[in-house]
Amino acid sequence: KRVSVIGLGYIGLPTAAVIASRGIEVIGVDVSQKAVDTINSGKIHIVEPDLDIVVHGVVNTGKLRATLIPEPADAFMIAVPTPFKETPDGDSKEPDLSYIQAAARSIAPVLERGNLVVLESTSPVGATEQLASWLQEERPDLTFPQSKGDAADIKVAHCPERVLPGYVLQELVANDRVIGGMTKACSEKAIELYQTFVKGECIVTNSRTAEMTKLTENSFRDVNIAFANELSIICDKLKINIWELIGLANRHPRVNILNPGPGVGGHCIAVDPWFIVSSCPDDAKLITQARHTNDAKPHYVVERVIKAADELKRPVIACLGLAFKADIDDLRESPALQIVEKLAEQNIGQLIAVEPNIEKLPDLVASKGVAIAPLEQALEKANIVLILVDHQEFKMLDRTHLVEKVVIDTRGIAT
Ligand code: SAJ
Repeated sequence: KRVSVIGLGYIGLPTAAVIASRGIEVIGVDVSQKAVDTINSGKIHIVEPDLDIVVHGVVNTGKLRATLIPEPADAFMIAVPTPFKETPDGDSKEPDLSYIQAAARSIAPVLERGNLVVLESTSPVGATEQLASWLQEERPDLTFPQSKGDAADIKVAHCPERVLPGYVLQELVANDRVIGGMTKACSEKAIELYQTFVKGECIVTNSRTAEMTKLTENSFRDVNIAFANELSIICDKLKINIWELIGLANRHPRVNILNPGPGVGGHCIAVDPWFIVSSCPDDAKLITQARHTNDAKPHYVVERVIKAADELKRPVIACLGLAFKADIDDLRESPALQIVEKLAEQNIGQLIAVEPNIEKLPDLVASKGVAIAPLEQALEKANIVLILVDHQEFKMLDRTHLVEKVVIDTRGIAT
């Protein structure tokens, strides 16, 4: 048996490596020559704990090999990005399926009767059927589930990834999986594949429900965080400590409010709800509002800092954290980075960023005069301490360093 994983990014590479570690031959395919070369030399081009060790091992034993051009296999797993793009009116966002389409075009020539194609990328409802249509267009000589049902030559399913960055290797194996085959036979074939490496339960549904399940999980989190973010602004006005409040409310057996923060970042929670909105814009009112509430939070934090800075004379502002969440180095779509960038444009004082997980400041903020320094050094100079990420190092911070400073704590770790 041979498995091909298309897209060797944050999801595809760990998936390929874990399957290969079960002794199955895996061919990874990526459009980036650099990614392919890095993997073939036994190294990795992304940051994820312990992934380097696993990849090194499976490349050494020959179980994982990366290529630019797909080769024949029994199963193809597509793990390419599904970003969004602005709608023409600029009011909303819609999914961009061009990477899935490109993946379909690239594997179509090597597809053979009896193959399984699984879409892992988070996708809007209907994307799996769309993928099958693209494949059918390219390969009129083969039959697909939309026309032949269970008897189709090629089986197609959606099995959305649901791993948490930072815990990918554990969650890939331990999490339950939703298996959404386009037909019963598609689901059965997909389960066979997932059972080679998943210890969690594999639960069968259809492809549309599987697509919606993934979007629902991330929207649930987004809406809950929006509730917390809205509460935090209300509590600032009413002079109530939001962290104490949530702690108290969560003592109720049926209340579980998430944490407010400087905004919602990353490539999932801030993106996926838009896929529901774009399918049903008139009905997804709460989901749309949650997106707007969370997107507005960084601006609220910027306003608070400007106000505090106005009361001091060109203060030194230590900005603790740039990553999109705790204990990772990922700055993409990070509200913390967005806040520091906006503050730098305001020219209200000297900004020092502290980000223990990176070595070099991104140009975006470095070019605007922001400095980077280790925690102690930044705190020594700072008049205002702005806590943006709850990194472990910041949580262990000696509180005496904060005495006589203005502390703006968006993560509730100093209170
Ligand atoms: N955040 C808060 N308050 C919270 C929790 C998170 O402000 O209480 C913020 C974080 O700081 C971050 C953003 O939300 O900026 C997203 O972080 P996250 O930890 O909630 O999620 P991701 O984006 O790292 O991963 C999510 C996960 N989904 C769920 O937990 C439902 C993961 O399981 C998914 O696989 C992943 O999205 C994905 O790929 O879709």
